[in-house]
Formats: sequence, C-alpha cells, structure tokens
Amino acid sequence: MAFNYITAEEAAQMIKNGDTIGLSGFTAPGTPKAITEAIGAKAAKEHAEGRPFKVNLFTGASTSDHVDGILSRENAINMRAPYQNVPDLRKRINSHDCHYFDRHLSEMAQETRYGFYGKIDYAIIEAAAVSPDGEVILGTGVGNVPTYAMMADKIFIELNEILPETLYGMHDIYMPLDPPYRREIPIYRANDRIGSPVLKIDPSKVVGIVKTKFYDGVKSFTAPDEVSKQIGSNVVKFLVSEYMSGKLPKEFLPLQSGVGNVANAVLYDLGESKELPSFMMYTEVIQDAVLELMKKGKCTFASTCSMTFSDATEESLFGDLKYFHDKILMRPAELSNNPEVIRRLGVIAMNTALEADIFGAVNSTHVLGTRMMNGIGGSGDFTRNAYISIFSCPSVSKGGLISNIVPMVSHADHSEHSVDIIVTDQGIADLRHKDPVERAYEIINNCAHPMYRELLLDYLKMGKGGQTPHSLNAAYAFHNAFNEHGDMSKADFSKYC
Ligand code: 0RQ
Repeated sequence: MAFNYITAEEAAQMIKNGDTIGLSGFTAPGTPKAITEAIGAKAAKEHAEGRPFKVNLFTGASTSDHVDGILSRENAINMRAPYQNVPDLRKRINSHDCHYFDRHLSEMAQETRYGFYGKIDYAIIEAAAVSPDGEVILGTGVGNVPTYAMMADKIFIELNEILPETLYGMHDIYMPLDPPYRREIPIYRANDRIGSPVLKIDPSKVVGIVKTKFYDGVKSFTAPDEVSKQIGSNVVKFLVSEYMSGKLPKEFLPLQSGVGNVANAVLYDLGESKELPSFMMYTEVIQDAVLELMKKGKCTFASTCSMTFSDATEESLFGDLKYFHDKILMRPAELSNNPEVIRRLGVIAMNTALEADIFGAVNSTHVLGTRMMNGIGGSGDFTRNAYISIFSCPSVSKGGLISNIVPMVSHADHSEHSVDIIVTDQGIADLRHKDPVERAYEIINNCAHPMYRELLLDYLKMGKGGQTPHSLNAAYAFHNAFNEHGDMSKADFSKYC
C-alpha cells in the first residue's frame, strides 16, 4: 500500500478537541516528537481564538518535553496515564488542570483492551522503517504501542531518520490473549524471545507518515554525588553478602533497576564488583551504565522496554550496533513488567523511594503526602513480584530539612508486605523475617540520618501497644513540622501527647 507523506502540522490539523491518543515509546525513547509539538501549536492557536482544545494522552511511561512539556504549557491535556516526570505537567496535575491516573505500567495495555479507558482515536508511532504491508521496525522504546495501534481508529507514523533500520531484530513484539483465554507468557529466561521482530499494523489505518530527525534528548548523566555513590556501594554490599551466604543462586538472578543517578551509580558499582558473577537484566529501562557493563562482559543480556540512553551514548550505540544487537531485546511494557514473568525469573528489583517509614512502608510518589511527583512507574510491578525487593533513597533531602525516614509515610505506594530491603547512604536495613518493632530498630539504626535517629526512637517509644505501635496523633509530626517550620527536625511530639 502506498502511504501518504504529510507534515506534522497536517497531522495535527486532523486531531480534534477531546480525541484520545496513544503514543509509542517508554520514557523519551520511542516516543513521537514532531506531531505532538504540532498539536501543542494547534492548541495554542485554538485557545487564542477562544475555542476549547484538550486531548487525552496514553503512553508507555514518561515522555519528553516534545510531548508532556509543550502540551502542558498549552494546557492541552485533559487526561493522562500511566506515568510522567515533566515539571510542566506535574504543575498541571497538582492544580487539577489535567486528570492524571497513575497506573502500574504492566496493566495499562490490558486495561485499555478491556475497554476501561474508552476508545483510542489515534495512535502515533515512532518508527525506524515501515513496509507497505504494515510491518513496522520500532525505535528505541516500545511501551504500549501494540495495543494502542490495534485499538486506534487511525494511525500516524513518525519516521525518524536518526533510527537505523539495523534496529531490526532488537524488538520482541507479543500481545497476550485476554482472559478467559490467556495462557502463560512463555519467557523462562530473560533472553527468551517469544514474539515478532516487527510491529504489525493494519496499513489501511495509516492516515499519514511524517518524516522526522530527532535524537531522544536524554541528558548525559552527571558524575554521581557522594550520597548516590554511598547508596550504590551499600546496594552492592548487600547483593554481595546475599550471594556469598547462598541466598542467591550461584548463577545469580536477573536485575531490574529504575531510572536516575542512583540507579546508574548502582550499576557502575556492580561492574566493579569482583565477587559477583556476570548477570542478565529483566527490566523496564536500561541506562548508559548497562552498555559499559556489557562491554566489560559483566552484563550479558538485557530485556527491557526501552533504551534510555543519553544522546551521546545513543549515537555511539548506533555506530556499533552489531556488538549489542543480540544482547538487548526491547519488549512491550506488559512483557517487560509482567508480574508472572518477574516472579518466575526471580528478578531482583531496585526502585526508589521519596520516603520510607520505620515499619517499612514506602512512598514513591507524593511529596509531603499531597503533591504528585512522577508516579509509581514500574516500581509496583517489580516490587510485589520480586525475589528480593530493594528500595533506596538518601537518608535526608533538602540539606537535612527533610528526613526520608519518617514515623509514618504520608502516602503509601508499597506496603511493608512487599518491601524487603531499604538502603540509604547510611546503610542497609534488612526487613525480612522481622516483626514491626524489630524492623523499626533496623531501619532507624541503619538507615536514618544520625540527626533524626533520637527523634524516631522517641516516636517508637510513644507507641501505646499493638503489633505495629504507631501513635496515630503524632504519626505526622515530622510532616507537620516541615509544613510549619520548613524543618522536620523541629518535630515536637509533646504537642501530641
Ligand atoms: O528535589 O530536585 O528540588 O532537589 O525530590 O529527589 O533524591 O534527587 O531522587 O530524582 O531519583 O527521584 C522517587 C521521585 C526520586 C523517582 C523519585 C525531593 C528532592 C529532589 C528528587 P530537588 P532525588 P530522584 C522507575 C521505577 C518512581 C518509582 C520508581 C521516582 C527531588 O525516582 O519518581 O522507582 N520514582 N519507579 O529534594 C519531599 C521527600 C523527598 C523530597 C526527595 N521525602 N519529601 N521532597 N525529595 N525526597 C520509573 C519508571 O518506571 C519509568
């Protein structure tokens, strides 16, 4: 079939107020860039002329300024799911200009197919190539695009000339049947391939192809600061001791690691470790550090949903794709984050907390209990189903005005039933086989910053009984002190006695 080549502006003209759009990609990689920019420009014009214009936007995870940035500045997003991390969108979410629902990433595609979110009007797909019969070689991220493309009435393709066609073979596209017909996902090792190297779409739904030329725009990592380095080295120390004590099998287990500087620091440290064997990853994103680990032979394979590499790393990867071609497989989010597969493979999960409480509950999403930061991302998919689930965060934030270890989390994303290990720059708390009070001492003594330890021990002693001795009237003394004085260390429990 001969496709229509159009401009991004022509594509944006077809999008109407109230349309629902599903995007390819996961984080910035694989996410469209040009048409969403043009939709932002259209929104600005519509708003200037007094007409309402907002779209519903479904993605794989976070996107980039080309999507969430421009559309939020133009106040053009009505509903958004399942994850974001762009400051302009964060503001819109917290001011209720945008309805955001923060979903486990593994569930978004199937729930879209179940019809929970209504119909999809358009799918926009970033691609390296598309054949006349609708075989698409995707780019550097997959996300939920198989489902969005299947469900959408119409499809736009952004053909990005930066993306080499030699990406062919690095994707594993597979969509499970829905209940009651679903069978097991036949991934028994992280490197098992179960699907197609291309995304198959109905070519008659393609209303236009837009040619683009964009790198993903992921910033290079800064050298890790002292706190990140300390957290990284504590995580590796923990993994080495688990391995040496035989609690991890001699072959080791696949790793999942979240995004950010700490995750990158952990991976670099793993590369230096002499005690640990080489390993595979079963994860949702891989960052720059993973390529270094592959070059050293320390990481032998990565199953992921996207290659979240900085532009410089992406450029060098495309120059040397042959070496990495059989070491990386990009899959849809419902496979990369699949609870069944995570449990089967025994994935070691490493995610990030904003705050953790002394009994082991974790808040990854809400600053001081109310303001959405980013979202849960894949942390819930992995945490609940991991062989061992590790959460890390600095012991304090804002120069010590905030303790990230608190009496009670101000919002609960991950309960103590799913969290095994907490790591801060101060040390490691192993919560396994410990009752709530034992966990509290473990966390306070090993993970809390020394300036907050006495306060947290005072809180624990205030408890009047019960297996988890919270003191409900004082549980938010830290957060109240920050709201009143801008400093959690000014918490005064006597006010609540
Ligand atoms: O603010 O930038 O103004 O200084 O929060 O904190 O320590 O720099 O850490 O950038 O890694 O973000 C949990 C948000 C951590 C992130 C979270 C302030 C702090 C700073 C950022 P400033 P850091 P990071 C992967 C899987 C989702 C869960 C997950 C995240 C800013 O990692 O969104 O792992 N994770 N998902 O000062 C108030 C506290 C605070 C606080 C830190 N307790 N109270 N502010 N800050 N702790 C994602 C995917 O699935 C794709």
